[in-house]
Amino acid sequence: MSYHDTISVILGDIVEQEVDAIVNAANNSLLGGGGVDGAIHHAAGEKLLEECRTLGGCPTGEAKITGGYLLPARWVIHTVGPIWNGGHQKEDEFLVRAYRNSLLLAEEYDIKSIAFPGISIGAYGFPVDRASVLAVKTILEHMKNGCLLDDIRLICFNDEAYHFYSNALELAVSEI
Ligand code: AR6
Repeated sequence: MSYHDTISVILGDIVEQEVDAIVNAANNSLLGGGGVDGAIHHAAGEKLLEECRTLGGCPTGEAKITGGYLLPARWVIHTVGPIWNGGHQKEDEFLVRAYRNSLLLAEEYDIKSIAFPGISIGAYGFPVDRASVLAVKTILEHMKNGCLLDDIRLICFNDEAYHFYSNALELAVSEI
């Protein structure tokens, strides 16, 4: 099976994705915010925030799961990416952990299809070229180690993000 059967880069809105789980690029409080976090809470409805209040927040690089409520997705996996601070504060490592822990949590819940946003590339200021390479590498690495997921989507909200994530995927697959 080729990697392209499983992993794809899509220009679109994550809240519309018909997958088992969508990933939220949240903050440590898990109590909502702007960007993709705001869009997910808005589309899922108030019950999502109610459940998030019971979770006690989430450390950077880790992930927690809730229901998807009014979303097409059954689950929301909330993860917290690093705030970019010049690159010397383990930002790469925390970004990798956010993707990896989201994938591991998905598999614990028998999730087969998942959609990720560009974690940290918005308000958190992580350079998109670097973030896209790390996202793709982490997902491919996870797949190499025997992956239960069969549909992994990287959802890009604008052309610039789409350009970087699709190039990163092509390059990484060509190097395998
Ligand atoms: N679907 C897909 N991608 C989206 C959507 C959407 N509906 N809306 C925005 N994006 P950001 P971060 C893209 O800032 O950098 C929040 O306030 C967006 O264009 O949402 O991890 C949290 O509460 C960008 O490419 O997440 C945190 O405080 C990408 O999603 C903080 O922002 C991520 O941008 C997290 O910052």
